[in-house]
Amino acid sequence: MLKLHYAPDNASLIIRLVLEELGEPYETVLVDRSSNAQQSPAYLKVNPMGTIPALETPHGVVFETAAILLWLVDRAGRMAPAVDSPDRGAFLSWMMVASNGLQMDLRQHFYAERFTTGPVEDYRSIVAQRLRGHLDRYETLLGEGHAWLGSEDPTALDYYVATPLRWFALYLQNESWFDLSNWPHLKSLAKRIEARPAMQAAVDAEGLGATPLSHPSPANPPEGVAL
Ligand SMILES: N[C@@H](CCC(=O)N[C@@H](CS)C(=O)NCC(=O)O)C(=O)O
Repeated sequence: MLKLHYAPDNASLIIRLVLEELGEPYETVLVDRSSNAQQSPAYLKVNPMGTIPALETPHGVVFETAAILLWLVDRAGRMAPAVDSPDRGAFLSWMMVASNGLQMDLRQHFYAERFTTGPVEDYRSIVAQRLRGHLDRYETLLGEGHAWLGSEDPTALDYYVATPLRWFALYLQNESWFDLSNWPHLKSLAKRIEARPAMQAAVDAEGLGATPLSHPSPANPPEGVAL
């Protein structure tokens, strides 16, 4: 049985959604953010990076969101172009941009004080420019119409791009520029993904409310805290 180490409304949500979409049986283990449990010696044995998520598998722990997603979809043979598909290179490239760009820049915005010794607001405004660039690039890709992003059958990349839209709306401190309507293809992706049965399971488990991606409200989880 796969075991997902998660905290509500954290990056682990992307993994939960893909597990649900794949119909994979899994258990969850709460990482208690209120006591900084991600830095506890016990958790660091699971994920030495001290970040959430981590996935325990029969073959050991997989951590880092992109690695877990690729591990899951390759094993399932679904939700990604096959290894020998002509689309594979583009899919992998934009998966890595979602990881090293979109997700990393959100992280730098949330935890700006960890990344700069200068004024935090100055740092955040530089990161915000990069975040807008990521949204613009995924918007363009969605407009181009690719099988691996925004098509009828969602891929891991669809979930990787759509889920953070919630965090843009809820957690970008002191940023008034974010309005999903400015990125209409992303907005329609958000609506399509939040209508999936996989999302309903996550909404119930993590207290995400109605319209969790296109018009989110703060999480009200049945266990743990969303920080
Ligand atoms: N590079 C990591 C980043 C994950 C990440 O930023 N997780 C956040 C929660 S959304 C976290 O663990 N925050 C707690 C911390 O950094 O102390 C990944 O891709 O999994």
